[in-house]
Amino acid sequence: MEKHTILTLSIVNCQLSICAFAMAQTRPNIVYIMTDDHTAQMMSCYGPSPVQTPNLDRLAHEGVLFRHSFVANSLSGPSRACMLTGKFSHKNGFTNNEHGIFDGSQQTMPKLMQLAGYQTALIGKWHLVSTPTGFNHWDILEGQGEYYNPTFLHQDGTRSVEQGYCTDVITDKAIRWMDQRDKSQPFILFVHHKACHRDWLPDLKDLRAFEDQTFDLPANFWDDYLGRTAAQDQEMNIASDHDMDLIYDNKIYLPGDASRLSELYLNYVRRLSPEDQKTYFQFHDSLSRAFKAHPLTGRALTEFKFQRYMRDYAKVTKSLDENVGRLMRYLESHDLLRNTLVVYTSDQGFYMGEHGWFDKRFMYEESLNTPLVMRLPEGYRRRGEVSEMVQNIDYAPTFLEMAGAVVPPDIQGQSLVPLLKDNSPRKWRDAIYYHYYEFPAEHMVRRHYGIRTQRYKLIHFYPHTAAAQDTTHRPRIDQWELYDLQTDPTEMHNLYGNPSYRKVQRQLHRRLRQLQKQYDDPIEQQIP
Ligand code: SGN
Ligand code: CA
Repeated sequence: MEKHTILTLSIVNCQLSICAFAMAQTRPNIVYIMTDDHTAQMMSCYGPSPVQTPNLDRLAHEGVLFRHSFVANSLSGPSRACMLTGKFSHKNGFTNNEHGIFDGSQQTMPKLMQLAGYQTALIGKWHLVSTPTGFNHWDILEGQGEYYNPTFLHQDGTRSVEQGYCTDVITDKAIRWMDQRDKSQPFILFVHHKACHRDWLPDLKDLRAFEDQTFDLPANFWDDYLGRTAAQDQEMNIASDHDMDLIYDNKIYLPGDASRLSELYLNYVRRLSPEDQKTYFQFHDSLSRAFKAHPLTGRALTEFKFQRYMRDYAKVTKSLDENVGRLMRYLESHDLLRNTLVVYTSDQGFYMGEHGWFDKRFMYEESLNTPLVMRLPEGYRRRGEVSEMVQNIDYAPTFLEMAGAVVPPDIQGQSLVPLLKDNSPRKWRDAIYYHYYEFPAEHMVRRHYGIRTQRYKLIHFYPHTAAAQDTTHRPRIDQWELYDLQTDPTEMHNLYGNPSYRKVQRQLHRRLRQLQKQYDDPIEQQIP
C-alpha cells in the first residue's frame, strides 16, 4: 500500500475513533431506578409527607419533578411491559400478572438502545416471567423476590442466595456493574427494587424507626363508597382481616398463631440467619404481646393495623432512600453525574389508607399516579415542576431520543425530551388513556378503562366476558364514573349522569373513543 494511502486511512480511522469517542462522551448515560409500589404520598418532594426522603428529593431539587405522571395499567408486570415497549398492554401483550408471559422476541427499548451503541444492564425485580432479552447483563429476582437474603437468577441460568437486605444487595450489584462496565460506550442501567412491595419487611437496622410516630388517617379513610360499586366490591381494605392479614401484613404473631398467610410470612422471615431471626422476633414478639394484652376490635383495630402498615412501609422506604443516596454518591465520585440522566419512578402508585385501602389497580389518583423525578444530564436545562401529563409508555421514546436513536413509529408513547429542554412545548397531550385487566384475581378490582384530562376523569368498570371464568360468582358490574378533580380531588362523588356535567360527560366520551381508536384498543369493538 502506498504511503499516502496508509496516511489517509489512518487519518480516517483516527477521525472515526474520535467521532466514536465524542459520541460516547456526549450521549448521556441513563440510570433508571424503579421501585415497586412506592407512591408519591410517601416522598417528601411531592408535598407534605409523613416520611422524609432527602435523597429522592435531591433528584427533584436538582432536576425536574413530574406532577402529573401516570401509568397505563396499575400493576407490576403490565407497567414494566409498557415501559419496556413504549406501548399499551393490548399491544405488548402483557395485560396482567396472573397469566402474562412477556414475549421477549418483540421490539423493546433495551434492544433499540443496544443497536444505538449502548451497554444495557438490568438488576433486581423483573416480574415478566420470560427471561430478559436486550440486556448485555442481567441479574434478577424471580417473581416478587424476597427482602431477606434474596435469591437471584443469573444470566447463565444459575441461582444463588445473596446475603443481605434486598435493597442493599441490588444497589451493590448496580455499583459493581458500573465499576466493571466497558467504559468506551454509554450505558443504560435499570436498577429495579423490590422495595416497597408487600409485605414491607424492614432492614433489621430500621426495626425501631418510626415507632414513635403516629400517622394521620387520610380524610377519606372511612369511605362508604356511595355511588361507586366497584370501589365497594374490592378486597384491599385495611379493615378486613381477609384482605390485610394481621400476621402476614402487620406482623402480629406469636408461636402457634396461624392465619391464611402466616406460613408465607414465616417463610420470608426464616430466610434470615438464626441470629437475625432472634433480633427480628425479639422486636415483633414484644409488639405482639402488647397487642394481645389489650386486644382491639372494630375501628380501633383497623386504626391499629393502619399504624403498623404505615410504620413498616416507612421503614422500607427509609432504606430505599438511603440506597438511592449511595448510588448518587457513586455517580458523583466517578464524575458521572454531569452526563447521566438519573430517573426515579415506581411501577405504580399505592393507597396509604385513602378510601380505607392498601394496594393499587384502580384508576383513582393514588394508584394511577406514579412518582417521576429526573436529574438531567448536561444540555437539558429544564428545572422544577412539570405539570404536563406524562405516562410510563413515554420512557422508551425519551431514552431513545436522548441516545440519538430513531423512535420507531409503532411506539405509542411520546418522548419527554421537549419537556426537558428550556420551556414547555406549546402543544402537549390533553388526555391520557388507562386500561386495567386483572379480574377475577387477588384484591378483586374490576376491569376498567378510562380517560383523564387535567380536570376530569371518566372511568368504565365493565363486566368481564365469559372467556375469563369467574369462579368467585361475584356480581357483574357495568358502571361509569365521572369525577371533577378540581372540586373533588379525592374522588368521592361520582358525577356520572349529573345534569350539570352533561356537556363535559359527552366530550369525555367522545375523547375516550378517539383515544381507543388512536391506540387501537380492541375493547372498543368488544363492549357495547
Ligand atoms: C402479590 C401481593 C398482592 C399484590 C400483587 C401484585 N400479595 O400477589 O398484594 O397486589 O402481588 O403486586 S402477596 O401475598 O404476595 O404479598 S405487583 O406490584 O407485583 O403487581
Ligand atoms: Ca408494583
